[in-house]
Amino acid sequence: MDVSGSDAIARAVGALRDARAVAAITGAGISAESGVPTFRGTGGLWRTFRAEDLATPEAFARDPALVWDWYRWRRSRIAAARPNGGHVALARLEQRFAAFTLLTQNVDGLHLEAGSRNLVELHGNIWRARCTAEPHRLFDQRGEAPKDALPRCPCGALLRPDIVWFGELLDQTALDRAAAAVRACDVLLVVGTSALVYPVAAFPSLVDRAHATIVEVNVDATPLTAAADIVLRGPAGRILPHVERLL
Ligand code: BV8
Repeated sequence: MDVSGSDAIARAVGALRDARAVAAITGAGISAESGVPTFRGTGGLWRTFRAEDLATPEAFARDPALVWDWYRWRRSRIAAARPNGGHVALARLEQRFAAFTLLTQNVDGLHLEAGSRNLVELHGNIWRARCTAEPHRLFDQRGEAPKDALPRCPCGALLRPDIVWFGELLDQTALDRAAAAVRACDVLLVVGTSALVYPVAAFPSLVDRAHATIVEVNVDATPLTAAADIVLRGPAGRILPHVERLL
């Protein structure tokens, strides 16, 4: 069902025009055109690193300096990135609907920078750190030059990135908000995700298939493609602004 031509665009625009409530799920692909490496694509982060070596609590316990080095390297890549047309189009779409909720797996903060406000950062934010002893103590580290290899809370405990690692539970409030938005939506946009990481990969199954439309925007096929009603094959930074302009 790869219909990435004008017919698919027209059908996606039609579904959005009829929608009252829209939900959007984004993954690393929407930041690719901003120069932020994806996880699993060519040149992706996991190509040079192994997830289990870095994005897990065990990795942090084993070698916190290595994990902090990796996140600082990613922050340096993200600091140089600006929101692209895809981020901006989603921020504009938020203003057009009575209910629009953006659910992102990304930790780069580019949706916030593009102006999205009804946003759920399901996997956390790379610019925030939290105390390993008192998890409610958060620290905005944007613009902060790393003082030493291992940042510490005033209480003396290590700080860690405020990011959900593999094997860690997502915040329940965020999950509940995300599930409610997907269940209530008339259109679910799924943009730039390989649809491999749970529980987010299971969200599209919550859609009320009796009346809601799933639109996938991706340069490649994913495990979700077969279930999508409309597939827009191509870069989100080009497709989303085009769709938004046609509304
Ligand atoms: C949990 C934070 C309870 C770190 C991340 C076996 C079966 C099923 C599940 C599991 C299992 N074993 C373990 C699990 C659970 C595990 C999981 O799902 N593993 C997968 C790999 C099988 N999930 C968890 O551990 C979650 N917690 O479930 O707790 C539990 C615990 C243990 C066991 C059972 C249950 C926590 C998940 C969160 C992990 N943290 N990141 C960090 O960022 O540093 S996940 C990481 O992957 C990122 O957050 C990323 O966002 C996420 C998903 O990847 P994508 O965003 O989709 O990125 P990817 O590169 O993969 O794909 C990019 C896509 O964009 C591609 O499709 C590409 O074609 C496309 N694209 C590229 N360019 C463009 C584009 N599209 C459009 N335009 C473009 N220009």
